[in-house]
Amino acid sequence: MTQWIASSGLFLAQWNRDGGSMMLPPQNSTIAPSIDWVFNFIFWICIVFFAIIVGAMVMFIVAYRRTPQRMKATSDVTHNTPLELGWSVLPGMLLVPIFWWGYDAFMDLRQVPADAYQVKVWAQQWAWSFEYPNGHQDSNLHVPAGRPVLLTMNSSDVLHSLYIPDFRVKQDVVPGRFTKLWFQADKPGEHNLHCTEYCGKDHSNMNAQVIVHSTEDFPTWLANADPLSKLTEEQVKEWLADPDAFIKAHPEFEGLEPPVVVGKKLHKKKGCVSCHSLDGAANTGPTWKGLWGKKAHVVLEGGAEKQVEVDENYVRTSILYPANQISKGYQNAMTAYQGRIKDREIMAIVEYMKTLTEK
Ligand code: HEC
Ligand SMILES: [Cu+2]
Repeated sequence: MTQWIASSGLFLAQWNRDGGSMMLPPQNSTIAPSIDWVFNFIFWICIVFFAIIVGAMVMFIVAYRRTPQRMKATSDVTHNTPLELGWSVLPGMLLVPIFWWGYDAFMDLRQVPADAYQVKVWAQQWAWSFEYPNGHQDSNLHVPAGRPVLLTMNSSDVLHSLYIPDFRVKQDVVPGRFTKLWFQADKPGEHNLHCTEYCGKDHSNMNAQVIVHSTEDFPTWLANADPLSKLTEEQVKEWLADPDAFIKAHPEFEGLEPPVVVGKKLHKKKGCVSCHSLDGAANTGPTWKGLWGKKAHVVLEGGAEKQVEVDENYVRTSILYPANQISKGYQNAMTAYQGRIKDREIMAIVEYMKTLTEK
């Protein structure tokens, strides 16, 4: 709020913040300066013409106001050709550079450099998921500085839009097709990422961080981002059976946490949090509190009621193919996570769910 007041107060003073101008955020991508340039150019044209037009209007109102001495009818001037040509041609000429710079910047936004680093983006109600070439999925977008990054984006439910204000880039994310967006961050730092297409109840919480790493740090971050993915199937079993002993015995999996902790984090990271509460409150989806271990859980399968036990299998199918069995009293509103969650992650979620049921 205070920042907003400050920026509005200094509005006309071309307020500068890390290369940002007026009310615009800092410029932290290679494309940002050219976008801002067009914006500022149009803005100052508006200011100049506002002053000329409103100034002349006020002047005329005062100079030609009605007075007892001036009660005659106005003269019958119909038009003035040079004046009219002037006020058409001059603004017309101003449109040429606006088009030129605008088109130039637009082409830069559309033409992806060939060596761009590729990240897949999944949008869903109401979370982002970023997938890296090695298969790691993250709820924040990590990128190297000084290198073009190409986002190939898809939505698993409704229309979303990815927006990074500091980079001046924005692109719709549409179900049933892939859209692309590229940028190059200038230096290491953190930036906000928002969904900027109203996409339902928790749209305003559909945010993420863009973390720009230096070119040297990025590979290290990526290699260590997901220790769980480095385990073999055998090791996953050991990790599930006795987490503490396994973690102690394998210091090479730096940062590996016990299943319960991983599961709790996945609840947030995978976006389950936006529909499933942990405290018993019903949301878009049923709460996870007390869900685990229910013996006679009522679901609808093909429209018919059926009782199931909430065990590993039920949870697994609920996550991968949510439409198969619908928890009674709820809509078929869950995103299918098939292909977007690993079995070991599901097992971690199960371990976490167990802690939410009182024994
Ligand atoms: C967009 C909202 C939404 C998101 C995100 C979501 N779910 Fe769901 N989930 C639902 C709804 C609605 C239901 C109930 C309908 C059904 O059974 O498919 C449900 C049902 C379930 C059930 C069965 C619960 C029951 O009472 O039978 C499980 C287990 C589950 N979700 C797990 C998950 C996990 C794990 C995630 C994250 C990886 C997740 N959900 C993400 C909406 C969501
Ligand atoms: Cu959205």
